Amino acid sequence: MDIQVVNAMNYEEFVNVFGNVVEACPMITAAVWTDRPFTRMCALEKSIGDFIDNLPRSGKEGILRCIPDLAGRDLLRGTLSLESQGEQSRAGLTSLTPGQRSQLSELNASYKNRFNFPFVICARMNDRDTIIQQISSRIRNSPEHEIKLSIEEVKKICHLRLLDIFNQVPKAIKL
Ligand code: 2AL
Repeated sequence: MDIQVVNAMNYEEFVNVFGNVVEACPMITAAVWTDRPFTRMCALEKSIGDFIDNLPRSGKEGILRCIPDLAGRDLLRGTLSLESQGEQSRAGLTSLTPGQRSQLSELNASYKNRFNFPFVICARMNDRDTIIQQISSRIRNSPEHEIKLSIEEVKKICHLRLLDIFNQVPKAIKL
């Protein structure tokens, strides 16, 4: 995907292509369309990051609440977005042992009970073991610190999703 192609998109096309770079938050994509033209992918990424940073705490928590649990009900039911499905299976979450699955499910529930949003981590930069280590340790953080860390993870997920889109060969010339 070429930046000129991105800059020529109307807002419907733009939201269609980039609407899930922040999971289930196409409103963010729709908002940053106003910032065109973008010089390159990192300029689009910065617009998204700035938009998120400027949200009040409730808005940041709202973004986190739109992110599906790791190895949660949606993964079991096959109802994750394509992006999340790929990320969670690459992190090995589709092949957890029953013991690991129940450990993660208990940790997810305790984390949610404490913070009122799900545990969020960039699954593609982790694996089963580091995810379990991270949730076990991050659950002890203050809510303020956890919102900050979680939003940084959202940005990492967004970065990798943008890279996927920008590296895609346009359908017309795919071999
Ligand atoms: C996810 C997800 O679906 N993909 C990812 O990288 N992280 N979910 C989560 N709760 O962290």
